[in-house]
Amino acid sequence: MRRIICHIDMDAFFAAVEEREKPYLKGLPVIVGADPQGGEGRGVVSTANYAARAYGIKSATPISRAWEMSERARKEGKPACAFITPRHGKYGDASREVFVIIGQYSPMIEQVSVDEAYLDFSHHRTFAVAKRAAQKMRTEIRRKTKLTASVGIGPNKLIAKIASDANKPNGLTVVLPRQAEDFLAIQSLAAIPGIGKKAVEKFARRDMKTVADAKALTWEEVVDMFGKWGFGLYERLRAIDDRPLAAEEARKSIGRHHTFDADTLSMEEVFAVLREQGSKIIHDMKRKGFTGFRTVVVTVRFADFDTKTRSLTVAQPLAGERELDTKAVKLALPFFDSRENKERRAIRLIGLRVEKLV
Ligand code: TTP
Ligand code: MG
Repeated sequence: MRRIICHIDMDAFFAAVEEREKPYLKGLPVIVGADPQGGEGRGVVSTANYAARAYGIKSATPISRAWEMSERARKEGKPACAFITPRHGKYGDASREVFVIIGQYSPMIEQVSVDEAYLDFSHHRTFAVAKRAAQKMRTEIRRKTKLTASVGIGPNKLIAKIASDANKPNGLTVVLPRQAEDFLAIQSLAAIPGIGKKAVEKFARRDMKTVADAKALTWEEVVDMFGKWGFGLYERLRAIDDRPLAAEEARKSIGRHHTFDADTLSMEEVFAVLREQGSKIIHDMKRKGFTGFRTVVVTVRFADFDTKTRSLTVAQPLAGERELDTKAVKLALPFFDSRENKERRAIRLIGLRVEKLV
């Protein structure tokens, strides 16, 4: 059966939730993020609504800079931004409202984050029918949650994702299989998921900005530039993407792993990495709309590539960095002595993961 993939991404999600719950925000530029403290604040913007984006403010803009831009707009006679402290619990609630609706539109869904998912729409058989279903889904979301979503439909995840971004906010974009390669060719390379700042710079050094530019590279050149990752990239540039939707299990866990520059048996070094991983995991967890976890898993790969995991599950969900760190250290300790490492092998890789998210 021909694949039809749908990607949905809520518009200015945190800000939109605040707008629906705080009527006084109507029509104003809204920023959700760290406290600006009159321009002295540290931290960044989580998201900005589209009115605030018109001032040049977006996710990850330093909050002090956002304050400056808002002040400048105010002096020009435009409305100043409303700065709102994030309320992650509310965004989690709103996300669940949205996903209850989405769940009725596809037998297979991969939730990517609090406001984003892939839906398998292949059962609709034609793109025209899939488009009607997507329109209906968007209308139902808007009516029931007062939030808007942008949707993209395409022959694979890559095209669907870029399509959903193509007409934001509140857009619906369909890219047919025969249009996919041309649609992709005109995109900037940064539009391809996985191509970050460094990769963009690498391409720029060869005067390449768009996907079309990069298609001039041979397979060998792409692999030369990016190593193993280049295999997939060469195909992506040609709109080929066979990645399946990730299974239910995968999205129910959040983790990190780290390979040491040199194999190590230093507890100090390993625990420092675990602490950093824990902090990132808690951050991701909140971003994805979860409030806690019940299972912690530590993975260790020794110098000889032998890989072991230890895990623990608690009855009451844990939520904080400190709690995660305590459990992680407890799980990791036996890898340093005879309990799990009789030969005193050095550690090559350490991984930390939380599961049973709530
Ligand atoms: P996004 O979907 O990337 O952004 P968005 O929904 O605010 O805006 P749009 O999709 O219309 O471009 O992220 C979803 C939410 O995740 C966002 O509302 C806030 C949060 N988030 C952060 O906290 N920090 C970030 O750097 C990003 C990108 C998002
Ligand atoms: Mg979004």
